[in-house]
Amino acid sequence: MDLVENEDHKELQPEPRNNILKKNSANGKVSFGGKTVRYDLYVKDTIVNFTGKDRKAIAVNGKLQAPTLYFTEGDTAEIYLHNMLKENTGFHWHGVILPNEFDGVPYLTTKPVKPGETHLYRFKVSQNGTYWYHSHESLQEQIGMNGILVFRKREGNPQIKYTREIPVLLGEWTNDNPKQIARRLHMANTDWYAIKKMRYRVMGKLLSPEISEQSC
Ligand SMILES: [Cu+2]
Repeated sequence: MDLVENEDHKELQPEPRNNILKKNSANGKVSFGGKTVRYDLYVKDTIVNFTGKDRKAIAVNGKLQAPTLYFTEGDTAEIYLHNMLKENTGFHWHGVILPNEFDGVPYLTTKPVKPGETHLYRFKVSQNGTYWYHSHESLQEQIGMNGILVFRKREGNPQIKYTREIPVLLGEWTNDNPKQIARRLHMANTDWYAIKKMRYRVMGKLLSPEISEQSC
């Protein structure tokens, strides 16, 4: 029993990044020569009303959740971010192997994109799979700046036959200001959201809503 558990556990270990790069390229060397795929992303303030209250949000090309971007392994991605906000922004390409300067984390790898600026992210796609991208600036990803990245396999038929591909990115909307949420989540020894839901533990025991109400 122990052995089986160990084996399963081993398979779940994440593959080192340089192995992924090796596997995805011929003879261990990355060869490109695919097409250049360009996207233009216009980032703009908007107002949404999901719950009966108007709230500030950010739309990318007019929508909440940014467009799904498709590339094929070996392509060169050229993504132009047009900042139409009144604040700095940027896109971070989550889990993507790329030159550091295009990674899009402001003050760490990439300069923030200022209001009115257009910024080009350019990288060669050396992996396949489904990833996501999001703003790494001022919690803007919470209010709309997130989307799906699809890197298709360069060669070979998909092992699973399907008629339609529908990438799904799950999100949750809250009317609370994202900065307020982050502040509350980082406060030590508080469980604000559990209390709001009237579900919290006292001495390891989960209190039901009725009990919580009585004891509050
Ligand atoms: Cu990320």
